[in-house]
Amino acid sequence: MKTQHLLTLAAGSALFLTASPARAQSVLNGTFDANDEAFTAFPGYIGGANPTIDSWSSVGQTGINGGASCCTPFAPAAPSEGPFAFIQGQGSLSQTISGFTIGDSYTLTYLDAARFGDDGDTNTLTATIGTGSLQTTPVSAAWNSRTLPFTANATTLTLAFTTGTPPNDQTLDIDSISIVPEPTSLALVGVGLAGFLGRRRRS
Ligand SMILES: [Ca+2]
Repeated sequence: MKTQHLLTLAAGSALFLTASPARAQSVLNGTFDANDEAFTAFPGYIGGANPTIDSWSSVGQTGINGGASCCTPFAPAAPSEGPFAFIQGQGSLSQTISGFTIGDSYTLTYLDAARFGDDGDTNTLTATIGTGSLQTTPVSAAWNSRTLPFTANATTLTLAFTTGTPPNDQTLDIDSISIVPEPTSLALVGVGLAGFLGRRRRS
């Protein structure tokens, strides 16, 4: 096959792969903005005057802090941007997400922190989804940015944040959760081939 044809084929492949429809997976209420005004009762636990957390299943003592209508007793020292979720003691927050492509690579990003004043009493937070798992020990000084690459091993996956088994009521915070697909290796090959042939043609 002539170089010109290969170049056209490679460019066409790259264009096709780039233009493939966006996959439908997404984290719902990953910023907890949907609950900005709904949690009105101190200290922000689910129950009583407070509703459940939109789009998330919870186990244990969980809730929302930092919203417009309540309070931030479980916030870290550094201020947050709007509402965030917390898990006190042992518990979890989880969400079932559809639209993954089996074998594709994705990246989960989120923020975690610990309740200010709990220094010296630490707890772990484990994020799990697909083939990925990341255990952290959040600190209370500020929000920590976390990145968890994973491969989808099913079209529907459960994203879960689970705390350890602390002796007391250590409280961990979570916010700004999102998932983005990584470029497929095939697309990278196509782009690389186009670049190589382009250079060859010019030389
Ligand atoms: Ca937020």
